[in-house]
Amino acid sequence: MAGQEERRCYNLDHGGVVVATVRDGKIVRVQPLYLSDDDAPSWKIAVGDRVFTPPRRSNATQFTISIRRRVYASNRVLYPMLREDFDPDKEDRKTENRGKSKYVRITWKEASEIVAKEVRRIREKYGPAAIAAMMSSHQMWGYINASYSAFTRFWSILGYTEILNNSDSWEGWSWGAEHVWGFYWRLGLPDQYDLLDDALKNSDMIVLWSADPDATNSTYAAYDSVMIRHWLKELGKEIVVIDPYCNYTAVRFADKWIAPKPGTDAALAAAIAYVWINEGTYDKQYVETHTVGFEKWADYVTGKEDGTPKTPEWAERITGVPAREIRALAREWARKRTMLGPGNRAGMGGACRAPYGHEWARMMVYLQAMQGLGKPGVNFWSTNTAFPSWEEFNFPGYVNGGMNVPGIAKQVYLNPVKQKLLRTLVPDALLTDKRLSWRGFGFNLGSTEQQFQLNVYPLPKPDGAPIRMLYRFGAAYLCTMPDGNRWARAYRSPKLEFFVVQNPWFEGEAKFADLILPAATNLEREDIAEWNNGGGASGAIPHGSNSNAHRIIVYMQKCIEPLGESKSDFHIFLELAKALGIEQEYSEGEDVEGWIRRVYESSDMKDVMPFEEFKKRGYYVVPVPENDVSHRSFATFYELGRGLATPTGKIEFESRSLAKFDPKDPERPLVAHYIPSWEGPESPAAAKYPLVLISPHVRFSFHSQHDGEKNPWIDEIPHHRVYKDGRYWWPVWINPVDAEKRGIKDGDLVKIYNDRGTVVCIARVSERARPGSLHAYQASAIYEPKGEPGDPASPELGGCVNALSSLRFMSKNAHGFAPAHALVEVAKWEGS
Ligand SMILES: Nc1nc2c(c(=O)[nH]1)N[C@H]1C(S)=C(S)[C@@H](COP(=O)(O)OP(=O)(O)OC[C@H]3O[C@@H](n4cnc5c(=O)[nH]c(N)nc54)[C@H](O)[C@@H]3O)O[C@H]1N2
Ligand SMILES: Nc1nc2c(c(=O)[nH]1)N[C@H]1C(S)=C(S)[C@@H](COP(=O)(O)OP(=O)(O)OC[C@H]3O[C@@H](n4cnc5c(=O)[nH]c(N)nc54)[C@H](O)[C@@H]3O)O[C@H]1N2
Ligand SMILES: [Mo]
Repeated sequence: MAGQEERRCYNLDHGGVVVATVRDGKIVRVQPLYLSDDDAPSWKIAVGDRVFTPPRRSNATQFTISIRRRVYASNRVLYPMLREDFDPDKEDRKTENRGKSKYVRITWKEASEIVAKEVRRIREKYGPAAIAAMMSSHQMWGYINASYSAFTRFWSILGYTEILNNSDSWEGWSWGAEHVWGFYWRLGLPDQYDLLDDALKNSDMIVLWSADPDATNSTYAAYDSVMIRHWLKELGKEIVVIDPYCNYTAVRFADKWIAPKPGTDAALAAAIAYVWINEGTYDKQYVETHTVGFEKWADYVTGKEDGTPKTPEWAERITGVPAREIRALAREWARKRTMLGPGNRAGMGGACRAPYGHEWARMMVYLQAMQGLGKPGVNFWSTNTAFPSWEEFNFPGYVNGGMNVPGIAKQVYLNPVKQKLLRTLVPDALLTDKRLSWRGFGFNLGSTEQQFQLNVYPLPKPDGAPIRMLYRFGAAYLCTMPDGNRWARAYRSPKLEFFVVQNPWFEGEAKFADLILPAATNLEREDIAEWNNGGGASGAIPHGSNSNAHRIIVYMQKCIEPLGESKSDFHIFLELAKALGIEQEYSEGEDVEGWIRRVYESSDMKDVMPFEEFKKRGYYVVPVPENDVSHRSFATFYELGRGLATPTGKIEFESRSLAKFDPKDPERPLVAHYIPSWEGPESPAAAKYPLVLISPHVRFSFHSQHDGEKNPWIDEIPHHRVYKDGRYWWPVWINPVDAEKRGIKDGDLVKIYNDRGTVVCIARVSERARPGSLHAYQASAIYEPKGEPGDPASPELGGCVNALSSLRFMSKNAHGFAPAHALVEVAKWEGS
């Protein structure tokens, strides 16, 4: 239209690289990135007479394509907001009103002065350890604004009690599989190199076990891998999905769906091993040369150890999977060259985030070891990683590419406060005076043994102090961490004298804060990032971007000015740094573009495209040299004799690392066992709450980040929310047998409840949920209790199903969380 200025702006979101069209200062359209002929050519893989090559675009997800909605969302926080009944000059902070009070608008000057004053007061009165700062597991893309960057730098300069993220995505792998094959630098997940090539050429079958790649997109890879599954089908490979829920990948691609009761998978795995041992169909030669401790595993499986042979009939009684199906699966698996995909990235999976999830993860490695792990077509691969990718081109990830990284910062700050606290213990710390203890440092990336280290909170003075102030970056924990109501009660504790939340939207924990600082979204700020690169070393996913069809490095352009008085995270900390007199330390006198330039210069980007061109062009596609074999997966490097990072260098059926630590741990024995789950069908609690609710990762959002008021278009998807009587409800899938027993019909509002919470959802009666289980996605963005916040009996209307899960550690010495399964009962909801 005449007189209107229009421009294109490049940016990066959880679900792909995007191009936004901006007209007269407004974002009017968001599209996926289409590559041009100037960009590097795409790779090709030839299989027989077919040549496979990816489409030349970022296959962005629906939540990313509709991202414009969340920029202009009705619940954006546009100004610094102070809780109306919070007076920083008064001793009584009226903490019991958190979650209920209204807010008043204040200026940035007032807000930063309140923060500075409280920081000084609390440091003086209790010491720096009394101030804690807590990030999220996720944030919008951008290495400068990332929590690992601006947030960590700011707080490390001041000193604070670091809240350690537990290894949420990886739990069972970190606490279990590491003791079988090492890979501690990947928190127990395997390497993923050249396996797409291997699978297309050499595999006959793919077993997806607790994995739904169509839904979880290899975390940030959007829909780049959907074509792979089509190719697999075209080549006649079989796909088997093992999941209590008939997940999206199963619906679209599976030849066979096997549905065990939640939390019983280790019994299924043991029975598969039983068939192989009994019928002599495992790779004896490989077991002999590549593994140790097999006899102990065989003793357990055959019943020599405990008198119970782990036959398919035994497993049928536990898992509900017919013995003939178990036998058939075991035989097919042994006969065919099989890839195992246990979770999102050849590891992860809801089963690893459940009680004793480490035993399942260990057995996954056992099974592939029994079939010659690393031989052509026999590996760990979930159909969505290991695209040809040139890893020698160096560009950092968000963990190792930010403002507090050597080579990017002139001065790196190490947090001077020794005290730390594990994230899942925060509610206990705020609600009780108990001395808390846990093992490990959250992400135990330094060695396998790190997870044995016992830590305590609070540390004695002068190193420690109970937390009195909490600074929160993000605001989703009421719905993303287990026992949401307990978190709500903790935030209302009088022990917490000052609570700040920095978030773009008025939701979740923001509604409990004394002060809310308005953060801008990724489309309102400048930054730099590589699509799907979390980073090696402390990022736990080295070369993660090889789960995209193309490596794309993005100069994230600012599409519009921040709305209202919101600021980018970089600028929020700059504002606070000024008020606290640490501006120079924080920014080193550099603006955002200066920091972006430093990241660029720390990488190989500087050799391939001048900075100004990169800034203007918006992205760069890393080429893949023809026939590049950057790395080979397990078998090759093992055959080269380098071995694995286990004490013996081999795959350990019997774990030496555990033998050194606690050889008598009944909950994580030296050889993996099936142990009945404490939130499963065999738990005593099942007498009162007989259904297992599984809460996997939400398909149509990225956790809470595209849900609720932020994206009404996503709410229109009836598998995401269902409209009824003036509200979009969170759906729960329930089997017709369980529904009928309770008089529940499709479309009824139901309350799901246990001693921890009561959550109202809308019933979708369907055989996609196996009998005895319910399915509702984790991570609604809305926590809306009808009564008192935090009260387990108060019906929660937003669909915050983590109100039902438990904060209990996964097992005695494995101090990860287990939110994916919760025992519940369900009934028709008669409320209004
Ligand atoms: N769209 C989207 N993609 C995402 C995310 C998101 O929020 N949205 N989150 C990203 C993140 S941070 C992570 S860590 C990954 C997580 O990736 P995963 O851990 O692989 O994903 P989940 O959805 O937890 O689990 C996968 C499947 O396991 C099944 N399952 C649950 N319990 C059991 C069980 O006891 N036995 C068996 N056999 N199956 C079970 C679930 O039904 C589900 O279909 O996803 C990433 N990708
Ligand atoms: N029941 C159950 N629970 C689970 C899981 C499960 O499988 N089942 N999985 C677990 C796993 S693996 C994960 S990773 C976690 C995810 O848990 P979270 O990390 O809590 O999930 P998100 O919804 O991504 O939360 C990010 C928060 O940060 C805010 N935010 C996003 N970007 C920015 C930014 O750039 N700046 C600022 N200031 N704020 C920002 C968002 O508004 C949001 O409040 O959930 C865990 N919880
Ligand atoms: Mo995760």
